[in-house]
Amino acid sequence: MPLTLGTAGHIDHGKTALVRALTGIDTDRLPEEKRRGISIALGYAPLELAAGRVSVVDVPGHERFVRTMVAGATGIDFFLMVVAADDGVMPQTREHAAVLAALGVDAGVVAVTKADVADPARALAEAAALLPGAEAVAVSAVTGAGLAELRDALDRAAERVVPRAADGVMRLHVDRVFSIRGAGTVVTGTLWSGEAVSGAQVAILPSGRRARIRGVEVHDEAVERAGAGQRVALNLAGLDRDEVARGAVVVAGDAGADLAASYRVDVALAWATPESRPDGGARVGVHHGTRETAARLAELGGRFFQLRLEEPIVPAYGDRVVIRSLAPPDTLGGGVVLDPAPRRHGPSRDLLARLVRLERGEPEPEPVVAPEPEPEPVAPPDYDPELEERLKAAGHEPPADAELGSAEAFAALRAHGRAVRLGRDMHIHPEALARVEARVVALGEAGEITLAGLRDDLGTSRKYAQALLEHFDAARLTLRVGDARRLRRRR
Ligand SMILES: Nc1nc2c(ncn2[C@@H]2O[C@H](COP(=O)(O)OP(=O)(O)OP(=O)(O)O)[C@@H](O)[C@H]2O)c(=O)[nH]1
Ligand SMILES: [Mg+2]
Repeated sequence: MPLTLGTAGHIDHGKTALVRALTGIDTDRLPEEKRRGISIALGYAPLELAAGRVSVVDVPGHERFVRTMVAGATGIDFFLMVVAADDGVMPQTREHAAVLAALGVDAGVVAVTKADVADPARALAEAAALLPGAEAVAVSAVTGAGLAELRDALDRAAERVVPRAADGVMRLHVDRVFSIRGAGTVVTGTLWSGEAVSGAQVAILPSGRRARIRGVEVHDEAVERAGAGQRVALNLAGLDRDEVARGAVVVAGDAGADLAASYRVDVALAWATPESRPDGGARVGVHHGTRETAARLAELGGRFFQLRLEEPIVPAYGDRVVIRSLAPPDTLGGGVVLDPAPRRHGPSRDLLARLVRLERGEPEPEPVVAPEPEPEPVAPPDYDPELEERLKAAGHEPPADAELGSAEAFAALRAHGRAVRLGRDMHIHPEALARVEARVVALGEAGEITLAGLRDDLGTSRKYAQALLEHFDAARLTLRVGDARRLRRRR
């Protein structure tokens, strides 16, 4: 399985120089990076190890760019922490270590660089105290000393990586967007799950826009399909450059409700230090994938919290989040998503028991439903067959109830299953509704369902198309995403 290696470490400690010494590629490409001599954007390079080809993500060390570091680190499998021999462990060494811990990235290697200018002993000891589980190697990007040992240590760390689940619904967190003349919009990111296949339909969340994968590239080479864990570039047809940005999530077109935008998540969190734990109700920064948003931290008891987000994220069970303070910026901790779409709730015993089960990965118990007492059989009142005929004849354009019959007469029709309520003062015959449902399903299978699309398909007015779509939303056939709708996945 292809692995992704992420650099980490304080500014100027030699991350980019080391990636260049290992891969031959200078990942500082921007003129501003050259001019200032620092990394600003994420850089990428392939690295050949004995274990196979690894994708390297080189992150910036500047304290102002920690959010970029988090976005880069979010898709990595193991880390290369860089500590300069002449400087030792510094604030962003610690902060990046906290981010890696929050993301659950615990396999990796420490490189103590600039061993040609200072004795690495002190930096090696500080690194061992900060990251006791990682091998530390003294190197020099200038003389090349220690690089062979570093490669061997990276190979050993690669073996410790727990492979991510390759199955699941296709999901990619966008970290870069650009357009290529003649080809259109291209997004890049790491595939978190599933496969990206040329020709497949996708949805861009949270906007709900739809597109088609016109082409897939891995390290500048066109491929038919790419698997989870790989860094990919997707050429998307049917999407303008300004309809997608870093932080967007590209998911399989039929992901349905399995992957949806959410303003709330229940999480289990761990803090970088005991002092890092904010008070309940605090406003914090939440990073998920390449997205970030402010949120309220609602306490659910112990390590469990509900994050009430100001902007939606696209979470799944088991995803990692990083929690940062907004001012002064610092990484406080992070944890795991247990419920990606909970209701708004406070602490309770039942909830805690459920969160503990979810944390252990135990299945949800079947809900215990008390048997309802059998209702007394009551014969529905007789219905008016002429009213049913009038309703049937009206098809999917029924007039207001008042024009056809009394409220009691409609209630009797409903009781016999011969009328369905469509809005507050309108009914539709079930046969007409079934015909419309078939059209909605056909539209949804071909792409997205819009108000104008259904209106034209039925040759009806906006009013009826609107009422019908709202009915199907409520009936959970369709899911409203932005201005459009799509079919919910049937379970
Ligand atoms: N002598 C010596 N200089 C080094 C070594 N590695 C890096 N440098 C120098 O240290 C400076 C910073 O190196 P970079 O690789 O840009 O540091 P960085 O960690 O990528 O910095 P940011 O991306 O901005 O956080 C540059 O001037 C490098 O030439 C080394 O092993 N020996
Ligand atoms: Mg750099």
